[in-house]
Amino acid sequence: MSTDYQSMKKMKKQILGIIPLTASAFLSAACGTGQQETGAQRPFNIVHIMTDDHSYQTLSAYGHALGKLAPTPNLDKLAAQGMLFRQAFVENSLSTPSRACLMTGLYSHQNGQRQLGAGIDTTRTFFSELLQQQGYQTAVVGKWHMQCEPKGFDYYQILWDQGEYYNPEFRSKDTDGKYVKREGYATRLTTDYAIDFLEHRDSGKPFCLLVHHKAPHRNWMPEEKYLHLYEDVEFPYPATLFDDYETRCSPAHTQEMRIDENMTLVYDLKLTGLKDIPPYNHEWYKEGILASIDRMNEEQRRSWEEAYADRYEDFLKKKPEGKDLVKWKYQAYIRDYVRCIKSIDDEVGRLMAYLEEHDLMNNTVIVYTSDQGFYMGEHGWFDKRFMYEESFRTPLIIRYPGKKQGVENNDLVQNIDYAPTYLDIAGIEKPDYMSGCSLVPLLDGKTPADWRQYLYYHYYDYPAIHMVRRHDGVRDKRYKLIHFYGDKDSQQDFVDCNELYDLKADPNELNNLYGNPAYTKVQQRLQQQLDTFRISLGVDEY
Ligand code: SGN
Ligand code: CA
Repeated sequence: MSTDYQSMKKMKKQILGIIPLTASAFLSAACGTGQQETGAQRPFNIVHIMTDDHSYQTLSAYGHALGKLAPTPNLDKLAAQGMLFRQAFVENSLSTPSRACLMTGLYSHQNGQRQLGAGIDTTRTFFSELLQQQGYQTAVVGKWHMQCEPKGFDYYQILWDQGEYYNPEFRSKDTDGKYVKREGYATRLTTDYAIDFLEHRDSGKPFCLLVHHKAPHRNWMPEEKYLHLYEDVEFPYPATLFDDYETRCSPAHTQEMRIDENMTLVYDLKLTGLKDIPPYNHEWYKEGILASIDRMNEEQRRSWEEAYADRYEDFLKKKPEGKDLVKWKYQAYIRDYVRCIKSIDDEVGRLMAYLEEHDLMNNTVIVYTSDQGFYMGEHGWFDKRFMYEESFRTPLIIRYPGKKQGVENNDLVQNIDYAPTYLDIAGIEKPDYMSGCSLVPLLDGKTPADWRQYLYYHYYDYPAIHMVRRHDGVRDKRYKLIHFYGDKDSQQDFVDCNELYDLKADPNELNNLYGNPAYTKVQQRLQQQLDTFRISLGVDEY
């Protein structure tokens, strides 16, 4: 199945010679031609709400079984007043890369933020800078995460690194470069700061506010008031919980993001009673949960310990093993995760209520999304990173006054599209170098005939936690081609393997069709598109 690395490189060079013209034509056509007309109502305010690791499976407007049992009424209301995107994707399913795509409108290899740590090319313009120059007041609250200063913001209150759930530290323009601990729960505090910015802004100017929640990031610590929510709900198991990865390339087998082996009972599922008992006493993880509990005030800690004592007792009573243990862990995981989502939904509702009370709903565009999707036990996993649907996709709702309401969209859109969209809303021309496309033309329900037909994806963060191998790939509305690659000079790290999926026939991506003669034409077409992306975008590793 795997092709020889050297001959592949040669082939790339040959393609390079014949493709450039086709490639640029392909790219320039990809955005569609419809630019918004300058309307009397301009300028619009922008509120971009982005959570961290929110799966579309747990946003009830998407109709998934989990969302039905743990509904998100405020997000559903937003969807009912706007457009719900069913085919919204990220370019690189990880936090800082996704945030860099948002700020620059560029792919990871163009903005420099390929992996989780350092990387962002700070010489790149952030869309916030352009809005600021246009007279917008700009703010970001919550998780910033990138290792650069928030460029182009009049106001910020940012969490330290990933941020804490309880009593987290924030830094603002007034804290002299220091992070200051604030009492309360991160989701609420982030909304408080969003409202603080709105309260103190100059109401004579338009604004752009980014509300970046930490929740529902690992290790899924719910707010006090929801520690017992869904206690008696039995969540349905995904069909692929016990996937054996047959037909897939080695990376699906060798990842370290499995509920059975990699989700820890002490850190992830809060059974601190097991903390000194091997094999549960994983040093780093144990310290992590103890430190989080240590930060709590007495009242918070009492509620917390009382809630998880019940779970501990249940574990000791059942002493689950094998598949039963996986199912037990799954239930505990999903409960904590959707509890965090419940607070998100409440706080989105609180922010909407503020906008309504202050008569801002008619001139504010509200976007809800996540920095990527997440596995809710599909393939036996938590976390993200892979180009498989659950982490490649992300929830996306756009409520744009005067545009379509309560409708769904199935066009291929990606997180590099936010920056061009926000510039478009502000009436600023998109700089030529930006790779993303404005979504504004889609919001009228009239997709331009030449809207993009293919998406490019690229994940780079290996070796790193969860050990997902590097890969890039292409997806159209029905098929997906993925290429996993690794260091050709290292026996241990070498990988060169392809996967092809027919998402219509196989939505769970269990049946790798690469090399299947019945799909030769599809495979060739997707390979050609992938080569076109790599060359026209100047991708330098694959
Ligand atoms: C932490 C998590 C990982 C997660 C990364 C990236 N471990 O390292 O599970 O994949 O963040 O997440 S934890 O023990 O610290 O919780 S991301 O959302 O920032 O990309
Ligand atoms: Ca994330």
